[in-house]
Amino acid sequence: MQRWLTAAVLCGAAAAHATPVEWVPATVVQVAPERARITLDHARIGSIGMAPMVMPFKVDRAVDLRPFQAGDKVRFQVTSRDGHLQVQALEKAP
Ligand SMILES: [Cu+2]
Repeated sequence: MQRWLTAAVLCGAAAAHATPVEWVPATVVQVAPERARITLDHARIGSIGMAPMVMPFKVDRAVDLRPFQAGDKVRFQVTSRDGHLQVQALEKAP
């Protein structure tokens, strides 16, 4: 019984992470940490069918924007909620 429960828990955890997260390449154009905003020159975003462009994004408060500056090559994850795009993750390009 104990073994079965462990397997079930592990399966649930795997399923929660089954959806691949899209990392989108971009270049930072402007950063406003105090407003939780960033302007990115981003590559195509496949998950929402958006063409490459320069545009401002709202950024999740959990993301620390202070290490970033204009010109940085980055990659980011974006979610669309109620029609509003929000950057959920951001890091320097690997
Ligand atoms: Cu865009």
